[in-house]
Amino acid sequence: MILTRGFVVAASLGLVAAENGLDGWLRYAPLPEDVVAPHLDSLPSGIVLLDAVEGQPVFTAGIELTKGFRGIFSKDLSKEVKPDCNSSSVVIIGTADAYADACGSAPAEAQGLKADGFWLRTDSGGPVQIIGQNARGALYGTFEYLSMLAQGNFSSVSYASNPAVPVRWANHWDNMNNRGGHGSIERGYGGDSIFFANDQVLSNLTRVSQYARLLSSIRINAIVPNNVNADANLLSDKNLDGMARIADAFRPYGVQVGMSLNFASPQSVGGLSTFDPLDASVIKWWGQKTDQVYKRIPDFAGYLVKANSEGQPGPITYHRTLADGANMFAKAVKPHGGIVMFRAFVYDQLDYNDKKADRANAAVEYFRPLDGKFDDNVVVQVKYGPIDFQVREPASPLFANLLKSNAAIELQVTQEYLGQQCHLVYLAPLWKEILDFDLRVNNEQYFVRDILEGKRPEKAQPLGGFAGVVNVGQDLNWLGSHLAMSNLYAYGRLAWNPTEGSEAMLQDWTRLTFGLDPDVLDVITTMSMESWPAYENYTGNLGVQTLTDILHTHYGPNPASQDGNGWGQWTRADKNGIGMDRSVASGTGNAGQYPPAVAAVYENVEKTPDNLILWFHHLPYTHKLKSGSTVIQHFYDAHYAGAAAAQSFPTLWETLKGKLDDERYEHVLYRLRYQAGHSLVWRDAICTFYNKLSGIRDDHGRVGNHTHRIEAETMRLSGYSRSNVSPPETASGGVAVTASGGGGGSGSSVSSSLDVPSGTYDIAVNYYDVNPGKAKWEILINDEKIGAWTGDIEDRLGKEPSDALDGHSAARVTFRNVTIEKGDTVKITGKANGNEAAPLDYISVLPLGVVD
Ligand code: GCV
Repeated sequence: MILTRGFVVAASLGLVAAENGLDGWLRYAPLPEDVVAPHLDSLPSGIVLLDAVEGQPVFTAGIELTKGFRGIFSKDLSKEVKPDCNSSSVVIIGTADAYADACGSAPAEAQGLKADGFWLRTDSGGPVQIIGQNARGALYGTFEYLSMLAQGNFSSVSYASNPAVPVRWANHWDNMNNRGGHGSIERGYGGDSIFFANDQVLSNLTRVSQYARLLSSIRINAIVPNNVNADANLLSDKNLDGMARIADAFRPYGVQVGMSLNFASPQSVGGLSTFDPLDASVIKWWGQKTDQVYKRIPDFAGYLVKANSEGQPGPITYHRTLADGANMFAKAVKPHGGIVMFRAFVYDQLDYNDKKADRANAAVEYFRPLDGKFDDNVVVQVKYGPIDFQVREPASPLFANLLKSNAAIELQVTQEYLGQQCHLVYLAPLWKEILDFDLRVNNEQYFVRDILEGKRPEKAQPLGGFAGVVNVGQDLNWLGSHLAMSNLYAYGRLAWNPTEGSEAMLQDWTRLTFGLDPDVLDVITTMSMESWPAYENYTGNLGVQTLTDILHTHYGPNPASQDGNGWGQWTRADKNGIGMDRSVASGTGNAGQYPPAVAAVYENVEKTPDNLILWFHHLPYTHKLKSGSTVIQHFYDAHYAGAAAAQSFPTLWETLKGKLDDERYEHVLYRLRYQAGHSLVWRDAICTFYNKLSGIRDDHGRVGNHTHRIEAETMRLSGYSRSNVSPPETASGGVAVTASGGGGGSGSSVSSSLDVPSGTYDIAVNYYDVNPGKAKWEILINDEKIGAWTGDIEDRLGKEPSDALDGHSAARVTFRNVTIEKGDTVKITGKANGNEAAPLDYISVLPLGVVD
């Protein structure tokens, strides 16, 4: 894409009305007058659609262009029925074939396009030409043209754009089962399913059509609506009819529909006694089922299969190989032109006491022996790293071990381990590190993206590409967070062209989403580009994984949860050291799964980069890194640096007040403030945990030394009593207090006199917001109320809530610019509600500009 060129920075930037995010980056918001004025006369006034059939992408392109011109320029395009192929006042949209029919021949570049590719020409002297290799390509080209215009880019361009890969899918983990009548989403943080409720497909699919627009504009060409932990009931006649309605909603936008399968369906819903993939009755059953699917959905994309993983059934149950399983489906869809996305996320529970056991080895162990045994319409879908969407992982070694099979990379727009859309984490830089990693296959340059594109010496794979796990829900802004939408946008852009730059994609998204104000662009760029490093810093560094609670919600800190269980996300931390020894020489051998040149780097502690050193090596805390710091001091410093970066985000955002609509401004501000507070919870929990474990002090004297804090448990308690927090490091001082219901008529309270010099302070209160319950707190200085808050995070953030005092529920609220005289009394009253006993951890009385 060439969208970063030719922007006009407006002198006067019109403000937009309140917005809810429903249109995402397809707002077609009016451009400021001074940006448009010089170009108004040269804009096309008509539109020519070639071979447009209602419900098909070229027809949709006409609708979008009309809507776009109306929104951006308040201009109505006339519909020209008779194409004038030379008129400079029209936009001609169609396929290369239709163009050739109507205008003689298509431009040479438009004749050699790949499937879904397009040619866009906007230079003067003729019509705007948007020519797709197919109808979908014509729609993509239209969105590209609109994207330029919506960003105030009127430059003359003429270029062809082709996809790097044919497979560009979105995977949804939506359940059909009820959650109070709604479809839940596994790892969903933006509301309930837009596809399912009450064990069936929703009758109103308006949101699905709106979502289809967004996907199409980023060139996602297929979607799987249901969870990979699949419900076999989706295969009932009624639900297949429902799937056909979903396909109808996506079709106008060129997005095909696929389906996740439950491997045991022939037995669980088909009445057979087996689901053995080599059994004739099973093969027949799937064949018939597949025919029923295609009868309803002729352009059905194919199946997605999670087998023999995390309790899901699969071919191994019958001592068949994973390839046997994949190929059974491949043969069923082959006559219809469908494909099978077969997930490589297959692993078993492991014995923690076995020092050679390693979950990171599993995918290669299962799949390397099967390379070359998959049918040609099977694509092996590989998570980007060997474990599970951690904040940093090396590229999965499986990419280098699937040289005779089609491969796709699985990325997660869903921020499961990355702050669940409550923390700003712009993921494109993470994804690009993996895509740009050189696996040195055959000791030659082989980036992961080259492997996905089939640029191999052995065999150019015909299929390959990207699968992105997306958790859009019924929230009007789709992901629960306006800023998280940059991840969805960047995912599509990278799937089309993995060499795109993270910042360029982000800036296109920002202009499209928030307008052209350069301050808005700067702030969002700065925060977003700092966000992944910041999150990595305040969660898990040096390749040790995210350090979140892996046994429950994958959200707050709980470093001990990684170890001592069968899940294999181990850090092997003890009082002397930390990290997995994955070397061949003394460890699990995982380094040896990479091609020799890469293996030689990961095998050797001196050569392994610092950011992955604990992924591959078990090291003493005192080990000196290449940075010059020790492992433990790096942990402390990184956590302080990461949390400091997160503190800067709301401050930066506040400079934008008035520069965008209040609705989105306030929504984002709430989340950034929450993130700033939660980053401190993370920082303190991780530093405290490893400080205790290692017994090694922080060289800078910060860890465990919080001079501005007053622990709630040391205050005068009235109706409050000490409560344990688990894990204890998620409370300052290891404990909190909860309201026990006593405390007399005024409710429960904690109070203390303030031994600080008179002056102006920010007062931060750390508390726990558990579910269910809406406790109420008030803060008073000398009995005068200075603020109040409610425990309503469960209504305001979409993260998985917690019913306990822990790292998920820990939160912080800050009251700014409070005047305090030495000796004043601070008091917090708490009114319990439901499960929420108005818990408090500590207060910080902070001189302005200090964060403790
Ligand atoms: C859909 C992890 C996630 C699960 C997910 C699984 C998978 O274990 O926590 O929610 O299941 O990966 O990718 O299959």
